[in-house]
Amino acid sequence: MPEHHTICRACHAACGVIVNVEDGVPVAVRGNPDNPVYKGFCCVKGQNFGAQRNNPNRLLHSQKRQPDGSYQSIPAQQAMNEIAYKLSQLRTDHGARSVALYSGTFAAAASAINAAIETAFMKALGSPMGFSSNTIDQPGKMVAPALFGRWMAPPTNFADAGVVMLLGMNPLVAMSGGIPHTNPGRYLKDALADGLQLIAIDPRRSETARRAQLHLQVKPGHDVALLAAMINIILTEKLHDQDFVAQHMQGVDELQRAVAAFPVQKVAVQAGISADELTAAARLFANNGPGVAVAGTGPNMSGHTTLVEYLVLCLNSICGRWQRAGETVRDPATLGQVVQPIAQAMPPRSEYAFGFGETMHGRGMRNSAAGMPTGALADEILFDGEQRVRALISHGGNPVAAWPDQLKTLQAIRALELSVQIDVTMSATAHEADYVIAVKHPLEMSGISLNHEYLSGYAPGFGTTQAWAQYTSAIVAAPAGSDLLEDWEFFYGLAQRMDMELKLTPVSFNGTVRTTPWPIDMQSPPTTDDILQALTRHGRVPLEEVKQHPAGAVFPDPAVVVAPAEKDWQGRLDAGNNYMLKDLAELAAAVGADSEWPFRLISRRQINVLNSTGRDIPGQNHGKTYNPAYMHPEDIAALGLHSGDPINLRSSRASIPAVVEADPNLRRGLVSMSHSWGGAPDTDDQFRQVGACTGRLVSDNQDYEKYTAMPRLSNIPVQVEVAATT
Ligand SMILES: Nc1nc2c(c(=O)[nH]1)N[C@H]1C(S)=C(S)[C@@H](COP(=O)(O)OP(=O)(O)OC[C@H]3O[C@@H](n4cnc5c(=O)[nH]c(N)nc54)[C@H](O)[C@@H]3O)O[C@H]1N2
Ligand SMILES: Nc1nc2c(c(=O)[nH]1)N[C@H]1C(S)=C(S)[C@@H](COP(=O)(O)OP(=O)(O)OC[C@H]3O[C@@H](n4cnc5c(=O)[nH]c(N)nc54)[C@H](O)[C@@H]3O)O[C@H]1N2
Ligand code: SF4
Ligand SMILES: [Mo]
Repeated sequence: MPEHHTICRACHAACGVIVNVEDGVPVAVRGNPDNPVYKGFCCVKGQNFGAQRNNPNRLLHSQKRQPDGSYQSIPAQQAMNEIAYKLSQLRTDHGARSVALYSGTFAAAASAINAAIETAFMKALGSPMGFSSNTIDQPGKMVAPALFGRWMAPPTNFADAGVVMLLGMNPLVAMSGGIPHTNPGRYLKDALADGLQLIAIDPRRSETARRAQLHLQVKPGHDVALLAAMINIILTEKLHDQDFVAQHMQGVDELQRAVAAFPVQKVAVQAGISADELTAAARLFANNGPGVAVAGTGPNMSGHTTLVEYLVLCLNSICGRWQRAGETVRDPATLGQVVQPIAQAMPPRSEYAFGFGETMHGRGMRNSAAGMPTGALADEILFDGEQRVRALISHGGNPVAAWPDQLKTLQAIRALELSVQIDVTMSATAHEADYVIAVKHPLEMSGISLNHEYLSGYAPGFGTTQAWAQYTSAIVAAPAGSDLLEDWEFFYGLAQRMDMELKLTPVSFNGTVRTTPWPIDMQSPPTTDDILQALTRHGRVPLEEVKQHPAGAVFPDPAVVVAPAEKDWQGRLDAGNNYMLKDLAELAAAVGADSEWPFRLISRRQINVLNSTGRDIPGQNHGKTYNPAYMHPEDIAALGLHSGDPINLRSSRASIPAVVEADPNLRRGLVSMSHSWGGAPDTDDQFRQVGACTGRLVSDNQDYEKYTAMPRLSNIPVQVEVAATT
């Protein structure tokens, strides 16, 4: 049976895998034991990557909504004609701003081309309304560095770390960061055997927390206070890197005064742990460097994404956790462009942190370093005025299941004059769209491992330990009789019909570098490989060379070595930003609210699905097609319930039906549940078949971060109601 090396694109980790193909159909996917970076890794989602391609629920033709609400197949070319006509009309009548684009998780995972073609399309259209899931994820990861400044060389690499502190992230499940995404279980096991100290701060004794030497099983929502208290301990006990602080930082005295309002005793009691544990974590982190502290979605979703990330940068920096002159960068970009790293601080660029660019109606939210605020897009669509958004193209995302405030999201999508969903199945959002554009599965497209390079540049603690790259051609053809586009062909097809010139910007990992955009030939379409070539043309290693290694390879050369600071360089990292220290002071003064709500709903991810993708694949769901509401067994018993019983979860916004299940790894008082499940409320009676949408419990305009409009998506006050048995 033919075997092919390829890149798994069932998530952003881009594992190098082997696919068996029989009669043009992928029948098995497994890891490659000879792969020096992924070391044979292939998670359950990857093992089902072929099954996702063969999914009987897959769309083989684009769909058009009929007046009675049903869907009928429509040829892709005709769908593009009709959509282009409507978009042109909107552009003429109401301006290009009336057209918005939302780019979701699979736009990023499925192909490196997608983000570039989306940007080119919106730019050519002249609409500033490009949104992504980034602003409902961890937007502080982009906003905080704009306020803090950037060390112009990488942070400590995992391979060199003596200590790793993970706040609210679970890399053994998420394959996202904290521990290399290229086989986190293996890397962690080896590092622990080598003496790594792992600290986990999580309300749940997660798969990762279980392996930590020190696990602080905190109440959710206290991460700002916990970080401030640890910084306070480290600065007071002078455990920090005094040379680095003196040479490269400013504002540390102001920071020290601000964090003095977070005494360890008080913070520990409020977070539900002991002062000794918290002190031990601070000392363990400071004394075992080099290392890195990383915050995941848990803290970022609990209300203060920018402040959390700012304090993480402060903590890492006062401990000097950045690479110095003469050190080799272990995982530099390979297909992406490398900018020479220098051991010096780029000062803050606060004007690019938030509050610039297009202003949204309603709450006046604006662009931030993380992009346009998705948390304010439903309001923008529902705005009662000429200048509203009237068309939405949603690409590889699932707004109805994933956006905060599901009821408002539905109202907004239904109010659109045109809604287009680019998808592989009739997802919850597809069921609301005027057109569903059916696209090819990644195994039917050529691709590159660029997503994995993006992870390295995302934030300290992300990335892997070696420079890995891979190219794959299409492994199988699209199913016979299908009419499918590659995602980029849809944008290209619209642009052709709308007389737009698309210009693609090559990938660079440093926004300050100017690269010349590549004008795409709008008469004779490029091939996918032409576009991949253009995207990577400033790469450290030419795509042609990467193509010589079908199983992928490590590309250490040319090596990237951190250069010494420029003569008389004055730039400093700023630990005393006014906005951040003011927010910190306000939090120190705040007293605990929401006390009338007995439980807190916290976010989590499941190993077997990627947000809403994979739950209809038998090899992934093992018969369980819902997202359980996990609670501590004693909480379940105290409510007179049993594992498997139906419940209603109620927040101040709405309620959802769910199935309660026991998880002894949780703190008491919590409900832990994954997102992106369930459908619109008319599917509520099928909650055991389709799951429940936690986003419905969220209000997008009551509790949101003022810089990014990021709504609180974890630590949500809820009540657990006993439901009538079904
Ligand atoms: N298998 C799988 N992998 C995925 C995904 C998936 O759905 N499935 N999704 C992908 C996506 S979109 C993302 S963004 C990444 C996210 O990757 P991670 O950030 O690692 O996300 P989680 O695995 O949900 O881990 C979040 C942890 O935070 C804890 N937590 C919740 N609230 C709080 C809090 O207030 N404070 C603290 N300290 N902890 C808290 C939860 O108990 C949980 O263990 O994963 C990606 N990878
Ligand atoms: N309450 C709550 N809300 C959350 C979160 C939370 O933890 N709690 N997490 C937030 C986070 S971190 C994120 S990233 C967002 C996720 O938000 P989204 O990215 O909007 O949601 P997904 O469910 O990942 O949507 C993926 C879509 O891509 C489709 N798809 C699958 N395969 C392919 C493919 O090959 N090609 C294309 N074109 N499409 C494909 C799927 O069918 C699905 O419709 O949700 C956010 N919302
Ligand atoms: S971690 Fe992601 S890329 Fe790797 S096998 Fe799993 S789904 Fe595929
Ligand atoms: Mo995410």
